[in-house]
Amino acid sequence: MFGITPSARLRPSPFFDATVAEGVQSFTTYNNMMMPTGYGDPESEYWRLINGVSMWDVSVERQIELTGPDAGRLAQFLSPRDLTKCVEGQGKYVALCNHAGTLINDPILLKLSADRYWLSIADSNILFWARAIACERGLDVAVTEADVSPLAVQGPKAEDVIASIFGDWVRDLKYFWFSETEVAGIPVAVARSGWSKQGGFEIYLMDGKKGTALWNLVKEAGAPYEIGPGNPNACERIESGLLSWGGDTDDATNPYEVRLGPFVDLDVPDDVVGIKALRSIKAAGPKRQQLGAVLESDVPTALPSRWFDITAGGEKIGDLTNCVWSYRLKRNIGFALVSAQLQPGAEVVVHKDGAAVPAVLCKLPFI
Ligand code: THG
Repeated sequence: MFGITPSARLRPSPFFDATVAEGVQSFTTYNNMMMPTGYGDPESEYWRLINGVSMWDVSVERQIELTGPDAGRLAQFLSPRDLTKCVEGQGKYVALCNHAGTLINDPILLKLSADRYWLSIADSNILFWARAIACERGLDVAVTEADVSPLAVQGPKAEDVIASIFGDWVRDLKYFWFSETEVAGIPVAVARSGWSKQGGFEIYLMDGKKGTALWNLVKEAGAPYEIGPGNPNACERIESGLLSWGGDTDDATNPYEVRLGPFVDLDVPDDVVGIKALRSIKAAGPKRQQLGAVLESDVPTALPSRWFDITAGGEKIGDLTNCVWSYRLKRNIGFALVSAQLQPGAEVVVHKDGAAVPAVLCKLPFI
């Protein structure tokens, strides 16, 4: 294989040295950073997440910070989800849309105080977007990328590890809620969140110079639980039905097509970006929907790097946007972005690397 040429554009994570010491084998790029994608044994990394506890460098989930008297107004302009009841210490999953109602990111919004918010973003440039909207609307708010880097601790034993570090209060944290604290002189925010359905926390490191110190502290606290390194796990997230913005979405995807309708409140004010378009899309009925696809054959497949055509009766009816070998279902499974006319149970054909593979559509999540 080939390597990655370093440059100032490809920013290292504060946990980079630690992940190298762990034996990281591969990276992807995300928000102009490198994110670890494996430590050499994907199946063990998967079972560790399902049965134990795993720690992930997800500092690529950058925090776009909104600070100032109009921070709350800007957050609401950007989010077609009603934030009026969002309180300090609470996080919410939000579907950022452009004026056409197209999904442009799906961050977790964290309200630190009345005049300070973070958007913990997926892989698109929300710094430019939020600044443009703030400026065009004449808002009194600063938009910056904060020196904040999440470290995810995921799996059924994550709570015990996090409680052993921070105390039993973390056991009472509600989903997506967080609290700012400190450990061994390292400033952090601890949240119950993470891109898996196995339960877990994210430690938001608030000092980029202390990445190795935090990594080693979590590693030591996790040793009795056999913690090990991992990364956002493709197999688990597909089994669990978690969306990957930019992977499972294209330049025309709206929230209704990818199961994010529940996070859109159509009665937010008209000045929320995209809300008028979203009302029309909802009224007309979305054209596509996201279902699961279970492929025939019990030979594990490699992750595709592009979408595969899906046909029914010889006609294209959508795309397979990801595909992975499920260790629990012992089948190749993936997300199908297909015509809204299809029903779960429909038999289709996936055109994969020149082969026509029969598949059956189903509701998500798989597990
Ligand atoms: N953690 C943090 N930032 C992030 C992610 C994260 N930024 C990028 C990306 N991940 C954002 N995308 C998601 C997608 C799904 C979820 C979280 C972040 C998620 N969804 C649940 C679900 O769909 O079942 C719950 C949604 C809900 O009920 O509100 O957890 O992982 N810091």
